[in-house]
Amino acid sequence: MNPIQLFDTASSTYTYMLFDTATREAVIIDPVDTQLERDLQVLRDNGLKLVWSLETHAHADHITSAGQLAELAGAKTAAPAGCGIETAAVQLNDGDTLNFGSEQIRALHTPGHTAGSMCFVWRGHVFTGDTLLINGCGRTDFQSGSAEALYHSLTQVLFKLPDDTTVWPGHDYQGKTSSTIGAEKAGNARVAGKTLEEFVAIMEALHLPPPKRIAEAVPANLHGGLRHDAHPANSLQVQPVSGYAGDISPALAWRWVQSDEAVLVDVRSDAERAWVGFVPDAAAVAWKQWPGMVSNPNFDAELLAAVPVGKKVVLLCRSGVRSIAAAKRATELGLVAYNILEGFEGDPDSHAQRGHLGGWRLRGLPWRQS
Ligand SMILES: N[C@@H](CCC(=O)N[C@@H](CS)C(=O)NCC(=O)O)C(=O)O
Ligand SMILES: [Fe+2]
Repeated sequence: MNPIQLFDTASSTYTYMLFDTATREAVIIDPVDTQLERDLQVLRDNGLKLVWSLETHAHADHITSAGQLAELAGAKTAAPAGCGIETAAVQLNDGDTLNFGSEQIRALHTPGHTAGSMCFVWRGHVFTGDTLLINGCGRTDFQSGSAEALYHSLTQVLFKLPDDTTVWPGHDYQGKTSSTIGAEKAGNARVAGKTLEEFVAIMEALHLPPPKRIAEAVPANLHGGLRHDAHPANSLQVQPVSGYAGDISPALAWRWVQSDEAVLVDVRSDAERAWVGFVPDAAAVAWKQWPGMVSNPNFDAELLAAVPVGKKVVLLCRSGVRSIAAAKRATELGLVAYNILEGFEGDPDSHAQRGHLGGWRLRGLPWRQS
């Protein structure tokens, strides 16, 4: 059985999905953020449950969707320990294996393109990232790259795999899809039949322009592709407004709640909470109540009872309308009140369909349905 091979034309990146046919548990390798909807659709179409999202390295030319796949598809993330991807749940070392169903994938540390780069072996297949490309190899001129290390990884690690192992590269710039270890050992223009010195000279003479997106891609990929500084949903800055203390991201609210600086108040109605889902650790103080969505006459008293003196209050609703009204009222009552941007929509599938990240799930809060 071959892996599912998916291509991103903007970056010429190959993404792979492999799965256990009995349990449908799946692994994705090197997912691309702009292809998130495609990848979720492929999972749905094939009835797959994504259990692992793997990176071969911290990419310089595109941004991974690993963090979003963890959020939206429930995958665990794994990345090479030497790549500095601190958000990955599992930091892989040479020889480590990951299971999906009764299948197993094995990590090979293959430094060179980057110091931490890895390849992954599954059955008779090897996913070579940018270590070995078809009739080529990854460049070695940034991210602690090393032509000497790459020569060793190619000749002493990858070329020791059986000749009939299928090679699935991380990129191809000429439309080629796969190769074999035997074919690359015999004919790869950069490394086949070359001495270490010849290989190093070839790599030094490449003089490739830097990837166009390197400045944004590398920092984002060190955080699973979630751009903490660039993405408003992840901003840790308070956005000042009039009428209450400010608008904040779910990320900042989560941080304040964790450090006990703020009380999280869910102002949705009791009926919505029961129907859509509860937010753990939130005090429930409805702004309006069913039936009829009439104003809650006890709002002031319930809010003041929920927020101890000296603590901030961060307010959450479904879409951000009621939490703003409630933040204004809380301010009138003398509290330091913030509105959380992005409401709690509850249903992870609806997030996936709209490409919208439910902030609370995004920040790793446990989520449960009523
Ligand atoms: N032109 C591409 C960059 C292509 C590139 O540098 N690719 C890297 C992989 S991240 C590489 O190793 N290329 C090897 C080669 O082109 O020989 C861009 O701007 O994104
Ligand atoms: Fe790369």
